[in-house]
Amino acid sequence: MNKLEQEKLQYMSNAIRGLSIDAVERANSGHPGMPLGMSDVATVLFSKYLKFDPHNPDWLNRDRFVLSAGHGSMLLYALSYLVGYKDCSLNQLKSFRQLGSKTAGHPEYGLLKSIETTTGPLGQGLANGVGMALAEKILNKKYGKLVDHKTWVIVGDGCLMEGISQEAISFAGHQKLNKLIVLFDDNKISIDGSTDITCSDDQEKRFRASNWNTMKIDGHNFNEISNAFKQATRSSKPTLICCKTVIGYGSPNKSGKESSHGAPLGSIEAKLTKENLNLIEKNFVVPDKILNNWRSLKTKGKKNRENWEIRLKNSQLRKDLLKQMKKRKFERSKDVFFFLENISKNIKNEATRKSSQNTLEFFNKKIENLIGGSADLTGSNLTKISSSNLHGKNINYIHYGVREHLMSGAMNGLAVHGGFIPYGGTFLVFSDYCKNSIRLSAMMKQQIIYVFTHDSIGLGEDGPTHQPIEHLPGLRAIPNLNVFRPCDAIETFEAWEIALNSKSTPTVLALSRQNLPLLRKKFKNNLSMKGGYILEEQKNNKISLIATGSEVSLGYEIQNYLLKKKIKSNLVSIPCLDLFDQQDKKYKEKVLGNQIRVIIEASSTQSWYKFVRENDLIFGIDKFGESGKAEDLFDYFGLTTEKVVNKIMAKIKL
Ligand SMILES: Cc1ncc(C[n+]2csc(CCOP(=O)(O)OP(=O)(O)O)c2C)c(N)n1
Ligand SMILES: [Mg+2]
Repeated sequence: MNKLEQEKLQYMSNAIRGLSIDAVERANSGHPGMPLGMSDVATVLFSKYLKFDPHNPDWLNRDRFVLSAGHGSMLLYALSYLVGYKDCSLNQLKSFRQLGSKTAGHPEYGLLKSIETTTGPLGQGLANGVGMALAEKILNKKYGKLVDHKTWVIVGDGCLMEGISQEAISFAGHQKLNKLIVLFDDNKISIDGSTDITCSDDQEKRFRASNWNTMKIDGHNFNEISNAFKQATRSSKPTLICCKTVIGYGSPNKSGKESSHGAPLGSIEAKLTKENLNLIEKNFVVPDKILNNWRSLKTKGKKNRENWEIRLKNSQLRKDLLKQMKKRKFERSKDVFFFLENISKNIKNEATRKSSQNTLEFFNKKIENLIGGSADLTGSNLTKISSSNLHGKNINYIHYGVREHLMSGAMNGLAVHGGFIPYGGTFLVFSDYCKNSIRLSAMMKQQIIYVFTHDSIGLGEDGPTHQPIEHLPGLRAIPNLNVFRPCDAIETFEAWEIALNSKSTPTVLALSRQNLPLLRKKFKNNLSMKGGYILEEQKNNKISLIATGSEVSLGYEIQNYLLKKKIKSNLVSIPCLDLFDQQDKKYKEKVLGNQIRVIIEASSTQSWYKFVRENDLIFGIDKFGESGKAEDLFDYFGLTTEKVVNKIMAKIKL
C-alpha cells in the first residue's frame, strides 16, 4: 500500500473517531475507547475486504460483520453512516443512546440494517458469528458459489475472557469454519484496568490449540492489517488476528487507559484529541472529500451484488435457495389428521420427548430448513431423526458437543443469518447454561426451538443437580418466549406446530423423560393455541384441577378419584402459560373456573400466584429434588393422587 493510500485511509479512519467522540460527548454517555482504538482495523475491513451493499443490506450473500464487543457501538454506527446505509443518518448519530433512536447504547438487531445481531453481553457475538459461519458452510455445500461469504467478528479482551468464547473457539476450530475471521481488539485494557490484573492467557496459543490460524499485527498499521486480512481470507481454518491497539487512540491524556473505556472524554479532552488527530473542531462534520471516499465504496458493493444476481438468475438452484431463505407458515393438510389419528389409535403411554421425536419425523418431511442438534445428549433429547444428516450436501443436524451456551448462541447466529429454523436440545436443568442466549433469541424475535427434556423430578435417580425446579418460572419470565410443557403426544405435536408457526418468537419445549398416558381424545383443532383449555369438563363442578405436562395425567387420576367420592371437577391443561396469559380475561376465567382452583406442577410454584385466590391450592416443589425412583419422588414431594386429594378434602370441609 503506497503512502497516499495510507494517508487516505488515515483520514477515513479519523472520521470514525471524530463522529464517535462527538456522539458520546453529546449523549454524555457511551464508550469512546473501543471505536478510537479499532477504527483503523475497521476502515481497512470496510474499504477493502467486507462484501456489502448499503443499498441492498439484506443481500443474502453479503459478508456478515459482528461487533461482539457491543459497547463499541459507535464504531458500527459511524461506519453505517459513512458508507451510506439509508437508515443511519447523521441525525441518528446525534441521537445516540436516546429513547426511540436506532442508535441504542448497544447494537440491537432490527434497529439498523447494518446490525447483524444484538450484542452487548460479552462473548455472545462471537458465538453468533460461529453460527453465521456454520450457516454459510452448510449453505455453501448445498448451493456452491451462491452462498459464499465471510463472517468477521470484532472481539475485545472481555469477549475472550467470557466462558462462552472457549466453547465457541473449540467448536469453530473443530468444524474448520475457515470463513470465520475474528479480529481481536488486543488493547490489554478492560474496565478494571490493565488485563495484567486479570488474565495471563496467550491468546494465539489458546486459539491454535483449538485448530485456528492465528496472527499478531499492529492494529494501527494499514499495511499489516491489510496483509493479515488477505492471508485470513485464504485460510483453511478459522482465523484469529490479534490486533495490537491502543484504547482511546488519539486522546493525549486518556489513550491506553481504562478511563477512555466507558465515559465521555470530556469537552477539553475531546478538543485535544480532535486537534491531535487533525480533525475539524466542529461537531458531526466530515469533510466532503473524506465522506466521498467512504460513500464511493458502495460502487464496488453494488457491482458485486449485481454480478451475484446474474449468477443467481442463471442458476438451477435459484428456486431452492430462495425457498430455503423464505419464512413460511405451516398449513395443516390431511396428513396432520392421519398423523394425529394414528397417535390416538396406537399410542397409549409415551414420554413426550419421544412424542417430540415422532413429531419431528413428521415435520422434517414438510419443512426443509430445520436444523437440529443437541449438546451431547442426542439419545436423551431425541432430537435426531431418520432424515438427520451430518455430512454431505444436506446437513441438517449438528453435534454441538457439551457446549450448551455455544449451541444457543450459534442457533441465534443460524437464525439471524437466514435460511434455517434451528432447534437444539439439552436437559431443562441446563437451560441455565443457555440462558443469556435464550434471552437474546427472544429479544431479537428469532424463531428458535429449544428442546429441553428431563423436565422435572420425573427423571428420577440422577438427583437434584439434574432436576429442574426454578427453571420453568425463570423461562416463563422472559418476554416473547413461549414455554410449552405438553401433557401427551397430541399436545406435543400441537406445541411443535405452534413453534413452527411462530416466526418471531422462540419456543422452549419442556419434555418428559418418563412415559405419560395419552389424554387427549380430540385432535381436530390445535387446542394448545390459546395456551390452556378445559380437557375434561364435569357439570356442576366444585373444583378446577389445573396442571401442566406430566401432572395433567395426575390431575386426571385425581378427577376420577374425586368422582368416586361424588365430587365433580374440571381438568384444565395449560401447556403454555405464556400464551394462556395473553388471552382475554373472560376466556381465562372460564378455563380456570370460579370454584376452588387446584394447581399441580412439579416445579417451583412461582408461576402460579397470579392465577390463584386466597382459598385455592398450589401443589409444586419449592426445594431442590432428591435422588430416587421417579415414583418415590412424586410421593415424597406430595404429588400423588392420595396426598393431593387429602388436602382437597380438608379444604372442602372448611
Ligand atoms: C457478559 C458481560 N459482562 C460484563 C459486561 C460489562 N462490560 C462491558 S465492557 C466490559 C469490559 C470489556 O473489556 P474489553 O472487551 O477489553 O473492552 P475495552 O475496554 O477494550 O473496550 C465489561 C466488563 C458485559 N457487557 N457483558
Ligand atoms: Mg480491552
